[in-house]
Amino acid sequence: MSKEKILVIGASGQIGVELTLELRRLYGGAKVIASDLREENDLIKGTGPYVSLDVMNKEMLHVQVIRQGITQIYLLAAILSATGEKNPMLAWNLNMQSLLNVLDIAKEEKLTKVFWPSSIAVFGPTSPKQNCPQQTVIEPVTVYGISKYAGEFWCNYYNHRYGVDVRSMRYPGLISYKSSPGGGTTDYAVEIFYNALGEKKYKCFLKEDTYLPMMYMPDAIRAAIELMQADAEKISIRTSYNVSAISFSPNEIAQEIKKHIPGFVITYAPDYRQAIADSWPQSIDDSVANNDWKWEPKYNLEKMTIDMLNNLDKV
Ligand code: NAD
Ligand code: AKB
Repeated sequence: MSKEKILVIGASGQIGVELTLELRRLYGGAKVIASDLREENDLIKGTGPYVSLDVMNKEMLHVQVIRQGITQIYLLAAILSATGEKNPMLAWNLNMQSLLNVLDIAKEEKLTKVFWPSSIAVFGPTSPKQNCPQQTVIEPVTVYGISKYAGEFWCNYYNHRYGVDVRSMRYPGLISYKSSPGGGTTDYAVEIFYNALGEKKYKCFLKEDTYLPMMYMPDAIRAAIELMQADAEKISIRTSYNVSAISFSPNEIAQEIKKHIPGFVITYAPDYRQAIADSWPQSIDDSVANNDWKWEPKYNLEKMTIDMLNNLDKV
């Protein structure tokens, strides 16, 4: 039986709900403490312990880590790209301070591992658009991207300087049906399914030919667990790994949905999020993750679309 006791911070968010459920399945409900600033998500209620926690309050966080005997932290609290541009200082403060609080406590309490997701938002207009490599020109233009890139170097620093086993990956846009996305530029790819099943029409805030890297949530959760379970000597990247799965445009996902909902209509009204999307790569080279810990996605656009529609139809 595993001695690990896991704290998930941001457990009521888009990733947090599904990650908490999967960690509880693997480690047992009582071994995974869910925490968030907002109320407990209905889907995780009754599956294990929940504590209300503000990650910005380092002392409170430290007390919880000691009191609960925490050995691993999954830090998911953040402000994403679109919301970040509306309040840059708030995004910078939360995204940086939450990570520094967790890394410092991990160092002091000698936690076994920390998981902190970065994003494809670290890349900017000067990075290669196609198959963007692990190591390349990185000049982010959003506050979210800047905070993620700085965070990657803090992870690297705490690993090299203090031996903290912090692991990270640059998630693409995530698509899921259990918990709603929280203010990203890629959120259209979730909204489109709700609107297709409801009103059968969707007004997209990105242009029809805006290709972006995306991933279905089951792949994203599996990627996090596989990275965290990999042998430490296999981890050659201590900033953050590129991971990829699918790349598509609003037009392409709309055509895929139309195969199942023929009357579905998409229109386009690009807003401020178009500039954010235009600054990111269209596809990602994840060969280093594949080489180091055998990362491989399982869902393509077709398979994901069928699964999303089937599951949302039941909701
Ligand atoms: P989300 O916004 O859905 O969830 C974040 C959660 O953190 C929310 O439930 C929020 O209440 C909580 N939170 C905010 N401030 C907090 C605080 N002070 N204390 C405690 N909890 C707080 O975000 P998500 O989509 O689940 O993203 C999780 C992580 O993954 C973030 O670091 C994000 O940058 C990264 N990521 C997400 C995506 C994606 O498409 N969802 C892509 C790339 C990277
Ligand atoms: C966003 O759009 O901000 C996120 C991300 C790619 O990090 N989904």
